[in-house]
Amino acid sequence: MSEPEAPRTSPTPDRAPELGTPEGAYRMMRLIREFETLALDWVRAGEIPGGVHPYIGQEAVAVGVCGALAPGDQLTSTHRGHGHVLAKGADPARLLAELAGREGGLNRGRGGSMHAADLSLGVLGANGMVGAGAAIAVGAAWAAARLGRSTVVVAFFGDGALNQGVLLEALNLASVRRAPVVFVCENNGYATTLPATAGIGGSALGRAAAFGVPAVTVDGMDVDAVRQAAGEAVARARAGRGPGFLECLTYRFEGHHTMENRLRLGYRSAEEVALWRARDPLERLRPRVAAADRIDAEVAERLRAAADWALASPRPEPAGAGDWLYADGPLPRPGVPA
Ligand SMILES: Cc1ncc(C[n+]2csc(CCOP(=O)(O)OP(=O)(O)O)c2C)c(N)n1
Repeated sequence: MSEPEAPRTSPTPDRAPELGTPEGAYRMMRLIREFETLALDWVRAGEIPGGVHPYIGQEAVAVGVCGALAPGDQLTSTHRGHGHVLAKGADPARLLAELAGREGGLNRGRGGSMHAADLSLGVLGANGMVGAGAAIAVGAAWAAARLGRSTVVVAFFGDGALNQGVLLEALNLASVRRAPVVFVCENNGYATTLPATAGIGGSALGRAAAFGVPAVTVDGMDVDAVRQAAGEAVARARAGRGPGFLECLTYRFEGHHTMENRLRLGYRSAEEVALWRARDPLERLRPRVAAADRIDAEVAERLRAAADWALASPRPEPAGAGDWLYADGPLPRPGVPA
């Protein structure tokens, strides 16, 4: 059975993002912010099935860390992963199409928000299982080292993952094998509605220290501070000196998930949210950015083109729901000649 080839070219193709300058970092943070704002609109409008976990507020972490990586490096992401995928250079049109379940999506619309991946960019996948990406990152890093490659792999995870056994196993294995992994804990203060102060015995740095992994805490609202700390850990890992660990103190400005806004859970005060919004990582960087207004306009135009393209992409035929999931192509169907 012949399948229509999904459209692979878009008006906003992949390009290696320039994240090391104030302008480049700001452009990517603005792209992530506007992408996520659009995704919230699309959930409300019914264009995205289910919902999304918005990354708004945490942009400096993805952009700072990815700004310290080489194009051949890899990362594993989380349920809150759009920022990581974009900062590693993914095409916003194809990520939008993925969220909307379209054939043109990064994964032909079969993965959606929590399983977006782009192996060509080293994005080994978002992951709906809290903490699971850390083990995948260690495997990828160990494999790369054994193959004599200089790849460094970043594992992004939230403070909630600090209580997952898999994270501790991953830290231990990375330590004993000196795997070139950088563990990046985005401590945004909450695991769903559970405050980190109530849910974590000990500390993030304590977890890393227990396994002999060098760790630092950094201001996750300051993209330069994040990039510098990540750069040191990446350089150590690349030189064969083993894994590193960053705890980035940050905050999600929106609810845990789009569903939350309807639930009115009230687990954090308006004052607390306002305090963190006043530390907005984009506003903090903006005074040092030349022509920020022009960058804002260019990003808005890029996203408009991306959105038009994504919405014009067809939805998969229901009969093809399993295609491309297990192998590179359509699944055989009973009674249908291949
Ligand atoms: C293994 C596992 N347990 C529980 C869940 C349900 N769950 C989804 S997100 C989440 C909270 C995660 O918090 P954190 O790791 O701090 O990340 P954040 O949502 O703050 O980005 C939980 C408990 C899950 N997806 N996977």
